[in-house]
Amino acid sequence: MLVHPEAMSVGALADKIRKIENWPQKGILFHDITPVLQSAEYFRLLVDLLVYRYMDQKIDIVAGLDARGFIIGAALAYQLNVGFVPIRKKGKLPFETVSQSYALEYGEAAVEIHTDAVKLGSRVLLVDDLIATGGTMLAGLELIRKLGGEIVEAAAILEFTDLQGGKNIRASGAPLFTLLQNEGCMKG
Ligand code: HSX
Repeated sequence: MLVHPEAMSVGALADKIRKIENWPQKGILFHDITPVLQSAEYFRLLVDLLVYRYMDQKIDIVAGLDARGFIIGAALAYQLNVGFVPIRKKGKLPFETVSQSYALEYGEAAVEIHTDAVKLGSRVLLVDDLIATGGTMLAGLELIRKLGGEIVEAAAILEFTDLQGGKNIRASGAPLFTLLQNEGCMKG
């Protein structure tokens, strides 16, 4: 049974995200979603908020970003009755892949998708937990474009509005939906 979005507030979800100072490095205020996931009530609220948004949007497939996007994306795909595609960090997928690199603060990373994961013209919803610089989400979106998928939306729980990630994603032409917007990825 779905929890209707009006039954519990999105603010309750915000309060359930644990903030950890100086992790994984000094100056970062880490936003930990595991308290949401380990609560049956809040995990359902999170997934159902997204189910209500996408249930009438003719989604063909949900893609999720490594690793927290897998948790949310797979649950959402199951409820939408569509398949799920993992976009993994480089070197983890066994079949033929396409790859997209992106810049980190120091150096570079890459994500990959199986070449048969998205069919030409299929309507894809891409999911992750949060948007900071936007690099991960942008790389995932690029992979979907490379396979000829149509991006319905990029979705995440949280967008840090003091960083440029959300703006950069929207500027790339992809619609972005975040349940929560927050200043404060960086600790002053
Ligand atoms: C974190 O980095 C999250 O789980 C996301 O996958 C990603 C967001 O950072 P960014 O690429 O937007 O900077 O591990």
